[in-house]
Amino acid sequence: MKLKSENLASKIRMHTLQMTSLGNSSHIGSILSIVDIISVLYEDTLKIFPTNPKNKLRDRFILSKGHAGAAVYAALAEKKFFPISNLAKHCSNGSYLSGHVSHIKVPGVEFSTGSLGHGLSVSCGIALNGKLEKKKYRVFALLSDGECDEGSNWEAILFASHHKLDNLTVIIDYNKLQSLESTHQTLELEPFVQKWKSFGWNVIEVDGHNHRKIKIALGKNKISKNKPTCIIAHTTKGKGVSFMENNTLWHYRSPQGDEFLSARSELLKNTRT
Ligand SMILES: Cc1ncc(C[n+]2csc(CCOP(=O)(O)OP(=O)(O)O)c2C)c(N)n1
Repeated sequence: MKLKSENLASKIRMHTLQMTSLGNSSHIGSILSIVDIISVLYEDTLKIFPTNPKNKLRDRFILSKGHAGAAVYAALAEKKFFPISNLAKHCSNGSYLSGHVSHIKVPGVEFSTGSLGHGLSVSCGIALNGKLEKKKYRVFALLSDGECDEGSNWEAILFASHHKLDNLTVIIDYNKLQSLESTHQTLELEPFVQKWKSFGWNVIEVDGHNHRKIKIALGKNKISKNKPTCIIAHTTKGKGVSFMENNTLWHYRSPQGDEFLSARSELLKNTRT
């Protein structure tokens, strides 16, 4: 039987395909890469309050790879933070649902991102505040692999372990592709696990499309006392649509016409199985 988070993932994939088509916008490959992670977060992990989004007890989630914000908007709509019908306005003139994720007038979004390399520093600040004020909330930040080229992240990575931020969990969407080339060709990240470990982090590797495994990795049992946690999620850019998978074309290309129809029929077929 399908898990609830897997059903949510099917819905988010379809919403985001339609959103990027209607809005004539980019990043469907980047979005599909994180749909499974987002679905487990919103279905199983995050403490959220859709009717009172700013509830102080909420867990804080920051999507640092803000160009994939459509996945968060779709999850929030499915979780009833705002009407699903709003999604049709994504990326259209005057809409609050901008192409890069924004918290302005969008309930449930913690922080606007899009300029890569900022989400982790902000998450560290929120996590440190949680520690100082002895709050129970957890802080989650989802980063892309290409984003790890930014030096600001490595300062934040040092900061988090220095301050023993065990209320902070970072998830890396390790799809090994950037906008135009692979991470390997652009700026090598390997040995990636060792790098995080050597900075004092608790590191977990996971298949970023296996919901059961993602859920376990995100669980409280996997936290290590006095250390921040980094989940390196191995993913496929464009996951779920065969001709988009591992294809950098779909970083910027918008799904239109026959390509949109083929993608939709693949997603529909996968939803039924
Ligand atoms: C500071 C900054 N520089 C450049 C960009 C333009 N940009 C958007 S996405 C991207 C890289 C995409 O690769 P990755 O970060 O690995 O994310 P993915 O699309 O694979 O999820 C770049 C360079 C940006 N958003 N912010």
